[in-house]
Amino acid sequence: MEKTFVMVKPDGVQRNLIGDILSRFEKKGFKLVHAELKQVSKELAEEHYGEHKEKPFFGELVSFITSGPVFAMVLEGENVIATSRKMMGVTNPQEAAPGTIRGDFGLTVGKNVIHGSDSEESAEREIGLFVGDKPLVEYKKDDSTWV
Ligand code: 3AN
Repeated sequence: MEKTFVMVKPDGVQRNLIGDILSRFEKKGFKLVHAELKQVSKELAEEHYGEHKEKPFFGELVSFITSGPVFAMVLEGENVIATSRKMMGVTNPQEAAPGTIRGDFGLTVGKNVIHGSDSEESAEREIGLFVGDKPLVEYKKDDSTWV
């Protein structure tokens, strides 16, 4: 089954949004197979955002994501990568549609509340980076036949 990496960024953690955000994914029908409140190191941040190394906002990005704990999760479900991205809304919260996480909770592009993998390759890479050797939790959900 498809898996994706999602994290509530430091602004979302500080603003007490973990529960609201997780609740949306749970209600949608996605299965939580890993969750961790985690302080991101500078090394992990630079690796994670490696594709943005040349961008003018790279330094800001790294200092923001390391500024406080993040809530990192792995979600599993049918088409979870694209669907969870849709639920997050576009990168800039000012353009994100109401009803999306960024549309409802975010105000600026620098602090946009949540991150989610954008492809199968990045999901695999980011799960490797953030979860590493820790096994994902394998279990059967009682509601799996109802969604
Ligand atoms: P997304 O997180 O929607 O996949 P990316 O991968 O284009 O967006 O950007 C990664 C992160 O970089 C965004 N979540 C946002 O926090 C930050 N970012 C993107 N564009 C800008 C910008 N113009 N100024 C500051 N930060 C930005």
